[in-house]
Amino acid sequence: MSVIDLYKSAGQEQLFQHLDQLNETDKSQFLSNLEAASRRISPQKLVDDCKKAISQSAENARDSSSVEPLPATSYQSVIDNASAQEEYYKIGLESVTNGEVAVVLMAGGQGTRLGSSAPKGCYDIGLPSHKSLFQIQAEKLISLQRLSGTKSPIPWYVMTSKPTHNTTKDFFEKHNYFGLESSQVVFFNQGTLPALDLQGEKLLLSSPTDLVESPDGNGGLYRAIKDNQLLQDFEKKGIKHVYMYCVDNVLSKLADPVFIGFAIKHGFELATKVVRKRDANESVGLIATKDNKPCVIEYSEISPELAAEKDSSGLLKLRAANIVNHYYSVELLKRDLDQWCEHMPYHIAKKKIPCYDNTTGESLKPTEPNGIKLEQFIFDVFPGVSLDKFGCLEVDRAQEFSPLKNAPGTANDNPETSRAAYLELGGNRLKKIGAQIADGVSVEVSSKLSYAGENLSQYKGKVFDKDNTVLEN
Ligand code: UD2
Repeated sequence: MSVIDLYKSAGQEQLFQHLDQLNETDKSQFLSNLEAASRRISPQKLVDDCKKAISQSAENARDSSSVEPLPATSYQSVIDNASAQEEYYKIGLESVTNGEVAVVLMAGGQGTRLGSSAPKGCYDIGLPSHKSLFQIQAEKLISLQRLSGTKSPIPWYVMTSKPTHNTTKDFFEKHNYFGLESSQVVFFNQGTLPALDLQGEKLLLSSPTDLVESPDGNGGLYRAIKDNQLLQDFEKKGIKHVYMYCVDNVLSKLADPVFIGFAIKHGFELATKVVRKRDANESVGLIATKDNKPCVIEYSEISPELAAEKDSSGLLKLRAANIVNHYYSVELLKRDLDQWCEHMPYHIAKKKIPCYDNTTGESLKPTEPNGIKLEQFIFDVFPGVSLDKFGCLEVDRAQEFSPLKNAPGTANDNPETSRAAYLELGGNRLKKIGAQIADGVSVEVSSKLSYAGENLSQYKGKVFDKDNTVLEN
């Protein structure tokens, strides 16, 4: 079947209305682009999956029956639980020392809400050091490598997307990998998906020879692991545990020994970190069970009633907020990755999608949502893991979660709140060892100096009264 017939049989005849106006070069370019897109997913399956996603998202918002919080057996808090924290820390640190832990960073998002054209990891949240998120995260690996005494540098797999790949790689090279060995950083690209009209029926063109293509969501991680043969790399390096996190959380504790140790101690194959939900309207996914299987109810698909429902103690019934910090055993990935890639559902996002109108030859810049982008969500594999192999660790928001989602000056989750959270955490760690910080003075504790508050004793009794002080290693 020719490419044209393949798309026409899927109801996409509109794509070819301008075909006769294309010269031979553009025509063959167009057809090979369509052929390449159909290799990822056939146009018919794309339209069918989009219809399924449209009805599923309406269903999710309606059907909150059988949604319950996780059972106590799958849930633990390390807040005010120093003994558990210490026990897990020891187990996890040993695993890091033995070179069994890899870090996977999801950095393919386009950061549209933030309003920055560069990848989010390059963003300067305004710290006295003006370090980017990528640099802060790299320096956490440096301090953890020092803490653990590991002989093998912690491998850091950075997932990018077409829009972020080159800029991200150039940024690391320009900054000499922030002091890491370049060989320990692996960049790999996630896939893309075409976009459709608001009815989910017609594919959109971005130019006379290209479909609209956008990153396939953070759930695209699994197919990207498969397509880039990362499992083979994990095997080669003796990796047993994968720590996966979100680029926009300035407080993320890369390869966190407490989290890794929690999963190892309980034999969990998949684990996730949560914080207490801030309020009913916070834009976070909620870890729960549905039909007795672990799942995440995404903020964009939860009914207002369920988001606000309270339990008998007067607290929000669903309050385990997803912070996109997940643990996977390599055993689980080896066993289930292929079927995850085949069966993960899609989610729809109605967006303003710049596109090409091949009836008028105009490029459209819509001011209202005019199409549907399809995404896969990383946590949609959770229901496939049995509850006894699934762990959920509640951690302290002030120490572990301050996402950079929105532009400067917005209500929350913006550069100002990220900057304040990072400075506050470092400041509290200094005060804990007996230093004093004068009111209104900002002191930045570099992540290269201290991973989680250690290595600060030399500041005991010191009074910091000079604003914008940076404590470096
Ligand atoms: C994510 C969570 C949500 C909530 C919130 C907390 C998912 C699906 N949703 O929502 O439950 O906990 O974060 O901050 O996880 N990314 C890619 N490729 C893509 C799209 C995203 O790598 O195609 C990355 C992105 O760079 C970021 C992370 O995934 O590191 C989260 O992406 P997001 O900003 O789309 O997620 P958000 O805030 O809608």
